[in-house]
Amino acid sequence: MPQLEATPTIDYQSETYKDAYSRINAIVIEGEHEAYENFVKLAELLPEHQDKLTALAKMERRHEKGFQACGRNLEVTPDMEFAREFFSKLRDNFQKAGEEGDIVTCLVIQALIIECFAISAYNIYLPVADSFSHKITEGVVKDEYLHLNFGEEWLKARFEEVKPRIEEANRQNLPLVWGMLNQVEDDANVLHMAKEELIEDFTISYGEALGNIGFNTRETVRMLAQGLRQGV
Ligand code: PL3
Ligand code: FE2
Ligand code: FE2
Repeated sequence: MPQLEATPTIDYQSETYKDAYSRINAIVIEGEHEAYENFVKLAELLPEHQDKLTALAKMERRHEKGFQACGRNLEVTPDMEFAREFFSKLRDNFQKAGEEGDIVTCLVIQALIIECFAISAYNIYLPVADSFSHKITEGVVKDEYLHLNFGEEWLKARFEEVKPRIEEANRQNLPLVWGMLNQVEDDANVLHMAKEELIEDFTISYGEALGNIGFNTRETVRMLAQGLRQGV
């Protein structure tokens, strides 16, 4: 497959582009930052996987730094306040689950939902990224599959036992993602990323993850549709 390079028609220096980038870049920086904290929390909740989870957390730190460099490279100041608000509901739900020692919900939120969201967004972004951000994002997206995989493996290994709780966590958190996609739609368009493609890619990644864990097609479709009905 040919390497997709930056589309020459995009003006990365225009005020419109930089304005949208200030929010999208902040979302990604904040998302990576919270992912770091979430993996640190998971390492605490799963001491038998401490080394692995600590290594995954460190990757998130690197991702955060990488995306900060992308913003600096375009001379954009990320709107971090906007981004903290953007993640607030998902962050609250993760933290509440963490306090309750609810490992399943924590994994559904971070390793499945957030990682699939990141994987789909980064894949859609790559063909339209400036060349600096392209290099960074390419490296990041490879790591995100490892994060997703950790969650899949853990949940799959105890599927029957954790199934109802996964369904509940899906019910409570998937609608938030559809809402977040709506919020990011206009800015994503300015970056030449289409919401339909984001939805399509997310649906495929998340649906595949549910399938890998043990849900059948009917259950997977039902879980996806549920979030969609309430969120959009
Ligand atoms: C987990 O490792 C990271 C979580 C980050 C969540 C990212 C959400 C992305 C929303 C749309 C962003 C488009 C990508 C642009 C990259 C500069
Ligand atoms: Fe990451
Ligand atoms: Fe990640």
